[in-house]
Amino acid sequence: MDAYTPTRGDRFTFGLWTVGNRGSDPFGGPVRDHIDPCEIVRNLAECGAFGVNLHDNDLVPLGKSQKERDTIVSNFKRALSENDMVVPMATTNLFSHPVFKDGAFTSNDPRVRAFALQKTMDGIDLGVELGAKLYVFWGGREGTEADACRDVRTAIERMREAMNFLTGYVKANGYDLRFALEAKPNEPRSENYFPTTGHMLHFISTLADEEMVGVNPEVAHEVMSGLSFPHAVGQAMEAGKLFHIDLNSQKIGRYDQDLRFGSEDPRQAFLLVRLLEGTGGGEPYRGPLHFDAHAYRSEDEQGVWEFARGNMRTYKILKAKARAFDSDPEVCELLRCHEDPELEALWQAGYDSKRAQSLRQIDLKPDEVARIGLRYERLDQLMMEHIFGVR
Ligand code: DIG
Ligand code: MN
Ligand code: MN
Repeated sequence: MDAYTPTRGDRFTFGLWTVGNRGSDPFGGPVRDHIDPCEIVRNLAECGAFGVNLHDNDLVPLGKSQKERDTIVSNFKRALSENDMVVPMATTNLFSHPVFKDGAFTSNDPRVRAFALQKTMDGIDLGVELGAKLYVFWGGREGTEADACRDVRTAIERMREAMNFLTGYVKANGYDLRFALEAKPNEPRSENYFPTTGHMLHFISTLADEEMVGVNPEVAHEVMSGLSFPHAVGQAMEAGKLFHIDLNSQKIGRYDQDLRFGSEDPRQAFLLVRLLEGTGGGEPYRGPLHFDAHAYRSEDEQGVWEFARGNMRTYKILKAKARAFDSDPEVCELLRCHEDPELEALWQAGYDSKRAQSLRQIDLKPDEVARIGLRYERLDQLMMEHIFGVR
């Protein structure tokens, strides 16, 4: 037990599919046995997690009768209660069954789109029954290889129809549930629709119940495209749409690695934790901190729980470092930026002809301003020294 031992108050969660990942990959079968969901709850509680998330079929395999489903759910609820664990988020598996081979909500076959809606309504009922307040949509197979198969505008319209129908379902049932849309650029499809968090943020603005819908950005899914994850998260926060987050680690330009948080990219992980925790002054993120990652294929079950602990410890270590960085007097001095409220007042309230005229008459001396050094080298070196643990 030390300062980085996770506690319920840290709000760390894992999906059943993450620590339950059996280590299969496209070139080899499972290396670990199945772990029963109730066993996962017990082990995660012991590791210090706050909660567990699930796809419908992570808990209730396809084809179970209503009676079998109810027994499974009842046993799972008991395990949650006995271990003081919660289910903050649920989601639907709309990618494993072969019927989804050409997508779910965007499929060219209306029977597939109907089945996806059926399955999602059942999944929402299950999530709500377990206490989830968030429902994630990851469109794993919403995409193409043969792009001539449908107009991308048709795919967008079909996704919008599904979202509008399902927010309608939530409202009609009086569920206290919000949606979080998760972007990914490719894999398993060659091209996924809605490839980045930015695409999702625009799409949400076109929905009938857009206030119920936010995003669930994942580190790996933005980094796969070579994009800045902290910038994607920052834009979601600025739009009030960071409803959930999938934490892991990733090498740029690779397949979706879903590695242990912070293991590939401590600099980006530090900047992300600093943003989420608000140590730099901005409003913090207060939702669940979900690790959508899995252990290396090299690991046995002991390695899985070491993996789980590693995610949480790394987050807490970086949180302490971000606090130290933002309370470092030299950093605070370097971050004190030039402020001129009187000058900014000329445009910040929008256009006004008088203010525009005043603005155009000022001699701003751009050549003098251009010679000012910003001292970002010292700032960034201080940040790295905090990350390295020498400051
Ligand atoms: C993959 O990154 C996706 C699925 O695991 C799940 O639907 C979603 C929820 O975290 N992430
Ligand atoms: Mn992923
Ligand atoms: Mn994810």
